[in-house]
Amino acid sequence: MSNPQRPALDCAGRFLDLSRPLVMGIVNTTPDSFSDGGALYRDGALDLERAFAHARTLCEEGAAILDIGGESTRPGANPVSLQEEQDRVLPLVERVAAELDVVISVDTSSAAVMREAAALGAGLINDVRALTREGALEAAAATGLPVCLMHMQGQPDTMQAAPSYADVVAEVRTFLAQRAAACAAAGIDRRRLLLDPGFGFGKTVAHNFQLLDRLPELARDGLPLLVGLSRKSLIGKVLARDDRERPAEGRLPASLALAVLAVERGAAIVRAHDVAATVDALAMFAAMREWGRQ
Ligand code: 7PJ
Repeated sequence: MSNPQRPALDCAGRFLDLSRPLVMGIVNTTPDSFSDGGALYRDGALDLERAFAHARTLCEEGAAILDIGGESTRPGANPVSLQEEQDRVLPLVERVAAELDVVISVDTSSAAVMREAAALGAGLINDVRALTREGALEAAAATGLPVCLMHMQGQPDTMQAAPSYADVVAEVRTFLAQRAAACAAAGIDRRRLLLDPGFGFGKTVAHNFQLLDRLPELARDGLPLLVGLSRKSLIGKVLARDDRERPAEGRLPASLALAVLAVERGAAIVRAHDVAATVDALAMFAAMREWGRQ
């Protein structure tokens, strides 16, 4: 939760002030994302210059964090090899660390990528599998970096087939608490953890909106919350016409609405594709907090 009492989070010597909501800009180096797929590719290969230019633009637009990922986790995505993920992510992490003043988050579940990205200057580990892969807990602990633990039901290729919960909020909360405890046991200081309910990861539209509405229940555990709602398919479904989902290009206004609803309910960090617009939207929330209660 954005909280004036919360100390700044040390991300490899670059600090995040969580007293007001922050934007994490998405730098997606996969060729097949549903929402921005292949934009950074030229002739079938990742173009490092193009990727870096995109990263720099997101910084200029006000991203406090850049989330660099090389594995597509959209529903039905193909698995990526370790080599491919390393080739996509590591050169960009190195370049951004050298040239931009921003916290670098690495969106990975792989222990090797965590270690190597940290050595090149990454400041945060964002794992949609909450450090459940072989060696990930130990690798994350060894980096000393903050970690975002996300909830997912099932695996990306099948998670949207039939998501099912008795109480989605209770189950997500319990899972995240268990993973936080596993992190503590592995030597990761609780003050370095962020939690994320994982919107769209094994959830129906109803599950997603229950989690959003009841976000304060997840914030109650005291750890800052990160949310990713930008351009997600739940927007496409809510805004569908004649059984056709709203395409990704038409999801910005709804993404902003969801970002504001999330920070109003306690989210500390919003993961977004459209950084400039999201920064403006959250500035209105910050202004209300600053001036509204005099
Ligand atoms: C999320 C993520 C999210 C965190 C993706 C997409 C799918 N990491 N990585 N939270 N989503 N922490 O951007 O639509 O919601 S990839």
